Amino acid sequence: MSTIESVLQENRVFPPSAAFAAQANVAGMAAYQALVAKAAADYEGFWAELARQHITWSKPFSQVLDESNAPFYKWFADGELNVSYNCLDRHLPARADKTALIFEADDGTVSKVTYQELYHRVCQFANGLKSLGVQKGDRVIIYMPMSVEAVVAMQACARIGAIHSVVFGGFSAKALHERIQDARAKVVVTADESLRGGKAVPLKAAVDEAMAMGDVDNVQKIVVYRRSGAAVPMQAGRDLWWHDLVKGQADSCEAVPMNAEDPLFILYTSGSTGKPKGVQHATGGYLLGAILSMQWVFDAKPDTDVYWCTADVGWITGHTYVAYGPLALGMTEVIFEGVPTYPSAARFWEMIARHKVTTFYTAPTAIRSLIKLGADLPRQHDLSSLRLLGTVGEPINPEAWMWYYEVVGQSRCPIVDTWWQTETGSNMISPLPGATPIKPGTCTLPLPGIMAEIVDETGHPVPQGSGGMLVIKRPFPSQLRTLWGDPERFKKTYFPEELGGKTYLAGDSSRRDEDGYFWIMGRIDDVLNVSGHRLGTMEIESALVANPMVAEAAVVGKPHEIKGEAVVAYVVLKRARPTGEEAKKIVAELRDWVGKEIGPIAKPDEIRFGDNLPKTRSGKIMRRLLRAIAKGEEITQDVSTLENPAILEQLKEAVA
Ligand code: 6R9
Repeated sequence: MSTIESVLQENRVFPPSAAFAAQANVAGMAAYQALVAKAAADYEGFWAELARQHITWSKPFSQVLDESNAPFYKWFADGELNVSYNCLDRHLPARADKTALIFEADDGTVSKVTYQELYHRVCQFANGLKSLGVQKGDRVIIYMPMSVEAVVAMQACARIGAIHSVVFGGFSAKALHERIQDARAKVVVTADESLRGGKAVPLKAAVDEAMAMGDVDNVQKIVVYRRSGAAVPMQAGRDLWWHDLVKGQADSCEAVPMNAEDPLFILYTSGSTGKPKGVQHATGGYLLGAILSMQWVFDAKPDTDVYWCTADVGWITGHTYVAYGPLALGMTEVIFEGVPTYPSAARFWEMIARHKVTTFYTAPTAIRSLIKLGADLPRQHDLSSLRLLGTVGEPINPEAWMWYYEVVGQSRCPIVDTWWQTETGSNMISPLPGATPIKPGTCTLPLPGIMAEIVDETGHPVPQGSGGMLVIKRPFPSQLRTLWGDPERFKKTYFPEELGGKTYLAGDSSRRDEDGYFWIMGRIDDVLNVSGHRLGTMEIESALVANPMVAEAAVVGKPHEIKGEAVVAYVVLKRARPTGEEAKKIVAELRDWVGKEIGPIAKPDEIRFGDNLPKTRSGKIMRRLLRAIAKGEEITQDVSTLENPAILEQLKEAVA
């Protein structure tokens, strides 16, 4: 790849306050630099020391990194541990009565679970799974609402060495079927329905539909948690109720010692075409990544923090920063069943005030939609408990960042913009909040020990300021081990021969600024080449969103005879969707605006208005669909993961 011209200009810098730095786990840039230097001086020693310090091993490891079968790397391969033991048992001596989970249901009902209670519930469910014949290495599909039970099911699998594969409750029966088949799961754990925004989502019905699609003889039992109480058909011999399964089960259960390299879970990546990719994570390295990022990035203070990550357990963020990381640290965390806009767009702010949340982690798309629905609402709630904010999932445009910083964080809370992926298991590039001066729109610097770089297509580092492919040069503990059942695809996708076969290719493009900060420019396939100039779609989007009329924007490329690629922008305005003359006028204004913000080459050739943008249920804009629409292609892609299919028709209309 040749250079990507980055045109985003952002000069604001916010160093950590003295007060924050004084109490931080990593205080000041010198402390960060010291960790970085330690990793550089003795890479294996660095990780080994942290793994010994933060994980309770049932059998200590003597080997650290094994590169003999690259890129199938192994970490701590002769060590043994159990993740559930590390999340529960080890806290009981000191924290049995501490609240582990604060669960807030869709309708506002709040319930709390202590570490002691969570331990018992996990053990009972683990014993229940064993009674169904689930053994170490068996796969269990978890298709559940956000609930205490979802976390219990995941922890129970970890406890007995079963490999869970959580499928997001918003996925269709077809997507579920594919995953049940690919994982060859023995048991499916689900609920009658989930409740989101006052609406019931029929989960058990989707499982039944998936089972009816056939060729799933591997599934022996379906466990159903009663959430809504809706009548659901139960197939004799196959289906059983959660409460019946756990009734009478012993409330202790051995945490099976697992090899550090034994798989902990498989998580299928969303949104890609073709066969789903089952990202497989290992027990020891994954846990280490979760713990260290809680310490470093989220500045975890288990005795005083109330941590809230809004992600669903169906996504990697909900694995690492809901089901495992906070519990491994012995923290109190909030789990939320519902949606940010129900009963009103103040729900997040009400909940932060109600539970005195200190650490809040959400996605830019949620932030942008909440700005649109009530930019002033946070000011009407007591958010004084907050001390740290985080974002994840996509680049955050500086305007949304500033609002998050000033209105939600009251200019007091650092923002950790965390870059990472399903495949990396835990945060890779992010500010450390007591050390790194932050700038709106950049995920800043790699975590200690993460050898992130930007290279061209031959694998050579690009000059500072130029764009290129984001890679990680050395193996790190929390990275995926393989793709379930497809090691060849794993090698080809993540460790391509062109880069020497040992460098992890993230699939994102990025540049570094004069401070070495990483600016993620989007997926490699989101890079536009307009008249020989390479532009990140993100930059044009950011420029559009900076216009006071615009609520949200997505930019894609479309083949163009002369320029190579033309820029097509999909725009959601803060006002109603314009038509006719008004639309034409706004198009002209926005083109001029982008011309001024970035330069004439970035002016969208076409602007299309919608009431919304097509998004996956995890909130990612589906750019591949937008590209197809821009080209006027028939939509043949799977739209089963799309939250709002109706808006596709609107977006087919270009303003004349
Ligand atoms: C954790 C998660 C991974 C892709 C990744 C990148 C984008 C995630 C980001 C970000 C810019 C950030 N991404 N965090 N882009 N800044 N802070 O989201 O995993 O669902 O696998 O998505 O998301 O493009 O490659 P996943």
